Amino acid sequence: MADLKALAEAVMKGNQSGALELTKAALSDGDPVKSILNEGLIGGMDIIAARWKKNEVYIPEVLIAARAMKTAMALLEPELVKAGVEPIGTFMIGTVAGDLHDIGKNLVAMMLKGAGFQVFDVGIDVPPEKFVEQAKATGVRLIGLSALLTTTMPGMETSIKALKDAGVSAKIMIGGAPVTQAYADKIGADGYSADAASAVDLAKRLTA
Ligand code: B1M
Repeated sequence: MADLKALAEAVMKGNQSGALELTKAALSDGDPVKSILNEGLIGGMDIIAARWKKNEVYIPEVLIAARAMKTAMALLEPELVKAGVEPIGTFMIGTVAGDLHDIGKNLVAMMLKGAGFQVFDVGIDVPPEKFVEQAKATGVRLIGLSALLTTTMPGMETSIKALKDAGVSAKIMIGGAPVTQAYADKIGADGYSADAASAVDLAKRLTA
C-alpha cells in the first residue's frame, strides 16, 4: 500500500512532481482509486482549504496546491472512470455577461473539483442563454454565477430568471467581491458564499 498521507501532503504543499509520483506508486501498488482520490488528492485539498479559511496560507499557496492536484488528477481520471467512481455532485460555473474577471471563478472551480465535484467551467462573459444551453447540455445539479463588477451583477438576476424560465431545476449559488447574501436573497439565488473555501461547504449543502 502506498502512503496516501504523503500524497495528501504533496498536494497540500503544491509539490506537483511528488503528487504525480505518489499517485503513480499508489496505482501500481493496487490502492483503490477511490482511496487515492479521497484520502490523497481531496485529503490534501481539504487541508489547504482549512488552512486558508484560518488565514494560515494565502491564495498563491491554494493555487499551487490545486495545480498539483490537477496534475495527479489527470493520471487518476481514466482509472476513476474504469472503477465507476461517481463525483459527489455536478457543478457548472461561469462569470456573467460583460464581466471578464476569472481568477475568483477559477479558484471556486478548483476548490470544488478538489472536493470531488465534476466541474464544467463555461468561462467568462457568459450570457444568460449560454448558461441555459450549457445547463441543459450538462444536466448539472448546481450552477455557480460569479461577478466582480457592480455593473455586471444584474446579469446574475437575468441569468437566474432565464434558467428558471427554461425549466432548469439546478440550484444556483452566486459569489464575487461586490455580491452579498442580501443580493442573493433579492434575486432568488439559492445561496451565496463570500469565498472559494466556503463555496465548497455551500455546494455540499445545496446538493445534499
Ligand atoms: Co478589475 N475591477 N476591472 N480587472 N479588478 C475590480 C473588481 C475592482 C474592484 C478594482 C477597483 O476599482 N478597486 C473594480 C470593480 C469596481 C466595481 O464594480 N465595484 C474593477 C474594474 C472597475 C475593472 C474594469 C472596469 C477596469 C477598466 O477597464 N476601467 C475592467 C472590467 C473588465 C470587464 O470585466 N469587462 C477590469 C479589468 C480587470 C483586469 C482584466 C485587468 C483584471 C482581471 C484579470 C482576470 O480576472 N483574469 C482585473 C483585476 C485582477 C481586478 C482586481 C484587482 C482583482 C480581482 C481578483 O482577481 N481578485 C479587483 C480589485 C480587487 O478585488 N481588489 C478588480 C482575487 C480573487 C481571488 O478574488 O475575484 O473576489 P475574487 O474571488 C473571490 C470571492 O469573491 C469569491 O471567491 C473568490 C476566492 O475567494 N467568489 C465566489 C468569486 N466568484 C465566486 C462565485 C461563487 C462563490 C464565491 O459561487 C458561484
